[in-house]
Amino acid sequence: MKIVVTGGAGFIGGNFVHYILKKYNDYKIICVDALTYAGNMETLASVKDNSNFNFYKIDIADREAVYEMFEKENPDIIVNFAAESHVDRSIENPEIFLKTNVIGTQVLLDACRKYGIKRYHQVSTDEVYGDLPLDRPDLFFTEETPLHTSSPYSASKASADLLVGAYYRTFNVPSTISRCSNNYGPYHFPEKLIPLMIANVLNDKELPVYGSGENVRDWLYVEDHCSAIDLIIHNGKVGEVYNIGGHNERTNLEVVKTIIHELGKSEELIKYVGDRKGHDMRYAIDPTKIHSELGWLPTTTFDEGIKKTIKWYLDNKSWWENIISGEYASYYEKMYGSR
Ligand code: NAD
Ligand code: TDX
Repeated sequence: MKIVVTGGAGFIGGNFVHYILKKYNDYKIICVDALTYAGNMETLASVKDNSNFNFYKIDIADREAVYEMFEKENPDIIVNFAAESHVDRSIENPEIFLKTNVIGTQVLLDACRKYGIKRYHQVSTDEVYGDLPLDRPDLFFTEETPLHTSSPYSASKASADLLVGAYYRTFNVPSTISRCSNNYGPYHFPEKLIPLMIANVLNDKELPVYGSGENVRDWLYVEDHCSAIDLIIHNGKVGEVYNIGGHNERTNLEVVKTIIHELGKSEELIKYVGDRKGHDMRYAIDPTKIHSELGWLPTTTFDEGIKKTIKWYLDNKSWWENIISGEYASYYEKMYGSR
């Protein structure tokens, strides 16, 4: 089996590359990544010489380059992780989100039509469903929940999902879509809540909590997301959407306090800062479908996963210190300097 993994130098794509190469020693992985600010070859350092691994530095919106890669590799499966993924950046500059997340998806789908494919899998997000109110803990996102987006990021991801559905219905591109809740774990870029807080606690820097910190996210350890996608590409039904989540809801404040306590620091590091524009209140996934149809269950609880994650950041300081000492420093100043 030959799998093209787009966005494989990023957080979840990188974890998926490691997961597949470890699990299937006869599978070939073709990693396609533009190496934007979020892509990092250090994440792939341990597999770059593996004979089952190949890398193409390609923008998924570059039709010519994508077609050329298809002609050379003739892949069986595409798993599309490549995306602009940070909500805050989408509020600053929506355009690149449309180019990569929408046009990039269309180019990949066109390549699948032109060259044929066994499966196209779109890695989507629970953010396409919008948010849930805090006073209705009985409500969850199901696959039938209407798309209702809040940020340019989620609007671009929902648009891509609609295109995938259209290419399935109109052109019979054999596709599946997964919509996962917030991931955390190794190789998570430090602009996101959990790695940002770990890095700041370790450097005794202020911990910027948006608004009141009461917003709720449903956290999934990244390896559990990888195992779900593995099941979907092998056993999932084409044309279907699968929600992925493990009922690990936490307020942002709970997450930040857990990190502070694990690292033995003081809650005085917390600084409440201006809220995110259009900030979604609560995400919560109902994973009944993927459990009952494909037998998927997560294996890592939040309490275990956050300990493993903190340990990984302690053991791999050079990975994230290289990032935060580079262009990230000016990003941080721009986003948080006068917030
Ligand atoms: P990430 O930002 O860490 O990685 C994205 C990767 O895509 C990077 O390696 C980047 O270089 C690459 N990329 C960006 N633009 C590209 C382009 N035009 N062409 C080729 N490569 C490009 O993102 P992530 O957190 O790993 O998310 C991966 C996917 O999972 C995204 O589609 C995201 O929407 C989805 N998702 C993420 C989460 C989460 O909690 N992080 C949850 C649900 C779904
Ligand atoms: O400095 C911060 N302070 C803060 O309070 C940051 C970076 C975030 N937050 C809050 C905003 C959110 O309520 O923490 C929560 C999580 O924020 P992010 O890590 O930016 O994630 P989120 O906006 O929930 O989106 C993530 O999950 C869904 C991913 O980045 C998306 O790619 C995925 O689709």
